[in-house]
Amino acid sequence: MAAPLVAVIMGSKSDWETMRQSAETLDGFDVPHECRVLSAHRTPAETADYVSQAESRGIEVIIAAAGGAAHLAGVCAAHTLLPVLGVPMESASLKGLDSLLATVQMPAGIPVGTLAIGPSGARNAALLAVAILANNRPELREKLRNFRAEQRNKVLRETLG
Ligand code: RP5
Repeated sequence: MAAPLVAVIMGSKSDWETMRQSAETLDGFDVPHECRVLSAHRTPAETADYVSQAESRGIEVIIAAAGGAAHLAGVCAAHTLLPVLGVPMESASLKGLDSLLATVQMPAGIPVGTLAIGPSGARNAALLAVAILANNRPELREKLRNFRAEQRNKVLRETLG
């Protein structure tokens, strides 16, 4: 199995139902990745260790998903120079607005590229990771171009009622 290029990490196993969509999207582009549960609050030391070692393991992009007081993406970004894409999880109490604000409102200096709340964010984080990797991988860029073309054709084929 090829070494992972993308790390998909999430604060809880309860995030997996959403974040499997990141994994499935990466699978669709044959991008090697690994998925882990790591929490900024519940496993702070292990999270820091994992993210600190990610670049030396060949990982090029980190996708970090969390809900509620969602500090995971920001904590990841603090421990690596790799691009970190944050996915706010939909929460029971505030429907993910809490997660969105916690993830997106990073103070200047440590950026997190924040995607949409929930499944759209999960899929788009993977597509953005593919776009980043495709900058210096022409074959991946071609797959991304084909994906866009298929999506376009699907919309144009739609018929109504
Ligand atoms: C966050 O708290 C996780 O990312 C999850 O979205 C949320 C709830 O976690 P559980 O209580 O379901 O484990 O850390």
